[in-house]
Order: sequence, then structure tokens, then C-alpha cells
Amino acid sequence: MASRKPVILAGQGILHSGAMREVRTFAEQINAPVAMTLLGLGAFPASHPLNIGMMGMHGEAWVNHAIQEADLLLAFGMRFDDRVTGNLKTYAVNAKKIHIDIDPSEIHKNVYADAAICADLREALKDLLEVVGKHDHEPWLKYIGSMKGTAAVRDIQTLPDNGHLYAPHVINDIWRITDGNAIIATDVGQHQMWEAQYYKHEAPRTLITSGGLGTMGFGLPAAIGAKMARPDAEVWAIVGDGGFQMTQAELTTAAQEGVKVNVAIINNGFLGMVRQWQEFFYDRRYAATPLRSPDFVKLAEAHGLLGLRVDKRADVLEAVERARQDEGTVVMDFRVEQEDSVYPMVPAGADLDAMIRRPEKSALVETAADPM
Ligand SMILES: Cc1cc2nc3c(=O)[nH]c(=O)nc-3n(C[C@H](O)[C@H](O)[C@H](O)COP(=O)(O)OP(=O)(O)OC[C@H]3O[C@@H](n4cnc5c(N)ncnc54)[C@H](O)[C@@H]3O)c2cc1C
Ligand SMILES: Cc1ncc(C[n+]2csc(CCOP(=O)(O)OP(=O)(O)O)c2C)c(N)n1
Ligand SMILES: [Mg+2]
Repeated sequence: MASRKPVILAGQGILHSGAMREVRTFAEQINAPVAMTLLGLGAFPASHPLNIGMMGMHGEAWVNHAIQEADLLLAFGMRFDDRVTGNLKTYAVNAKKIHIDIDPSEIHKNVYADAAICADLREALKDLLEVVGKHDHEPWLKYIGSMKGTAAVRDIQTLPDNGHLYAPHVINDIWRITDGNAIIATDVGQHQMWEAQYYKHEAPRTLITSGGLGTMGFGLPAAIGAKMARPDAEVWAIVGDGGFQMTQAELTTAAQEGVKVNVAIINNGFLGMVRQWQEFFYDRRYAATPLRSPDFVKLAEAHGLLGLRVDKRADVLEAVERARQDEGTVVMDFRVEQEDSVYPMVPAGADLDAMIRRPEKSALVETAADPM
């Protein structure tokens, strides 16, 4: 109750607990900003004014700064993964931590909890809501807003077309055309992080991704499963050219069972996330990351499915619409910029606020992904 700078850390436990409504009521009642883990995305609506965005290695810079400056962290069903905390020794040192988690082995595991509540989140919040009262943190929210600046907009639609196709463009277009309502399954890598940044998830369980398990090739089979469970929903697999090659045989399943999913291959010709680490930390020695792929359009056609190739930004919208209208599974080969990187980035084990920013001269700098 004494806190002036609280941050709620919203994790996947909210979804498991079915505590979406309680978290929202709680956040509104105490008027506190909500930061999301990757696996928490969708548990609290992206458009809610208290949602400040994703935390962690590829989270928003202002979110990581807010966590570092907070005087209270309320961890709701999240396990302080190393991608979320960075260097534990310098992690939110001024904040008291209240950790609500159903699994006793998570309590004090990575981060010491000043107050630990080992319980089902929904049950715990119901009890807490009765005693916590109303609070106002307007100055703190304003301060975080000022850190966002124009970076919050991520309005890459209005940028002039410079002849390059960037993965964020593709994913942002898919988000716009599907009104943010699709279920998205991903592989692991850069495209997964851009999905988290540029597809804004409003509803629970609309992002299916393997998180810390790092399961390359997860996207297509997960999308097929999601579509079988939710035939009414629009389902996309946003996958890497590397990951897709690990489970592309499941196109047979999609074709045989007549399951309709849209597969967007973010084809950068690399094991991109590893290439990014080689660029940043290993002097650009691109060992074993350049990637040869089959002709994905012909591969789709071999299955009797529609295949589309897109290498210009101007062609993205039409191709996405065409894929949505086709009755079968569609494979889309998006030939994106090969050496683009995901920003901001907290290097592994670095302090959470020691982020690498997009270089000034980058062609995509106007995306204002992070101008701070
Ligand atoms: C390339 C890459 C980059 C990544 N970058 C980021 C990043 O920038 N940011 C980020 O957030 N993640 C990132 N991740 C994902 C990260 O590794 C973790 O998977 C993720 O942070 C875990 O989120 P979580 O703690 O919410 O979910 P989980 O790991 O699923 O943990 C959920 C917690 O909720 C608890 N729980 C379950 N049910 C209940 C219940 N009923 N009541 C209460 N508690 C419950 C569980 O015990 C568990 O502790 C990245 C992964 C990869 C592969
Ligand atoms: C089976 C497996 N091997 C290696 C890794 C390490 N890894 C993480 S991301 C990545 C690159 C994935 O490349 P791609 O699917 O093309 O996606 P991109 O990063 O280019 O978007 C690799 C190799 C992993 N997570 N799983
Ligand atoms: Mg790739």
C-alpha cells in the first residue's frame, strides 16, 4: 500500500489460472502498469491503457527501465526466467517483490520474494482484492509514458517504401488485416520476437509459442492443432525458414486432413537469431547460420496447396488477403531483409537496462522501435 512505483509482471500463470478478469480488476483498482512476459501475452489486453508492453531481452526499453526503477514488483504467475531478468545481481534492486505462484519450487528460485504467496493466482487475487483498496499512481504512469515517447507507436505503416521488405512490416500487416484476432503459432528465433513486438494480442491464448523450450519447428504443427481445436478461428503459423524446415512434412497432414492454416515463412536466409548473436558478439563470423531452403512455393504446390512468394512491401497486403480467402492451407514465402536484427536487446546476463539499441543509420530506424 505504501508503494509509489509498482509494476505488475503478468505471466502465463494468469492463463493457466483463468485469472484474466481478476488481474484486470486488480490492475485497475491499484492503477498500476502491467508488463507482460512472452508467454503472458494475451492475458491482459494489449490495447489496455495500463498495458506497457513486453519485458525482458527483447522487451520494450521503457518497460525494462520501469522495472529497474520500480519500488514494488507484483509477479503474477511468472517465473523470472533469465530472458526476463538479465543479471540477477542488479535486477530491480530497489523493489520489494510479491510473488504469487502455484509452484513452491518457483518461489525464491531466481528472485527472492519479500512476500511469497504460494497459491492459485485467481484465488489469491480474489482475496487480495477485498483488502487492497483503491490507489492512484498517475505520476508514475505519466513518467513511464514519457519514457515511451513516440516509440510506443511502432507505426511502420506510414514509412516510405525503401524497396526493402522487413519482417516487422509483414507481421504488422498480418496484425492489421486480421484485426488482431487471429491465433498465431510461432517457431523460435527473430520472427518469434518480431511477432511478440508487432502483433498485438488482445485475447487470451491467441499466441502459441514454446517460450524457454526454444522449440524450432513448433509453429506449423501447433497451428494445425489450434485450428482443429478452434475451427471457427483464423489461424496463422509465423515461422522461420530454419524452423519450418524441421517440420515442413506436416504440410502433408494439413493437406490430407483439409485443415486450413496460413503459414508465413519469414525467410531471411539465415538461422537469424543465431546470426544476430554472431553479428553482435562474435565479430560477424557467420558460422553455420547461412541457410539454404527448398523453393517453398513449389513445395506447397507439390502438396496441392497454394504457395505465394513476396519480396516487396507493396505486395504484402494483397498476398495476405489472397491467403485468407483460399480454402486450403497456404504457404507464403516472405523474402525479408537478411541481416536485420531484433532491437532492443539485453545481451545474455547483462543488466536489464543495458540494452543494445537499433543503430541510427539503420533503414528501419524510423520505425521508432526504440529511440531512447
Ligand atoms: C529467443 C527467445 C527470446 C526470448 N525473449 C524473451 C523476452 O524478451 N521476454 C520474455 O518475457 N520472454 C522471453 N523469452 C521466453 C522466456 O524464455 C520464457 O519462456 C518466458 O519469459 C516465460 O514466461 P512466464 O514466466 O510467464 O511463463 P512460464 O514459464 O509458463 O511460467 C508460468 C509460471 O506461472 C505459474 N503458474 C502456473 N499456473 C498457475 C496458477 N494457476 N496460479 C499461479 N501460478 C501459476 C507456474 O508455476 C510458473 O512459475 C524468450 C525466449 C526465446 C526462445
Ligand atoms: C532444435 C534447435 N536447434 C537450435 C536452436 C537454437 N536456435 C534458436 S533460434 C535459432 C534460429 C532459428 O532460425 P529460423 O527458424 O530461420 O528463425 P529466424 O531466427 O531466422 O527468424 C536457433 C538455431 C533451437 N532453439 N532449437
Ligand atoms: Mg531464418
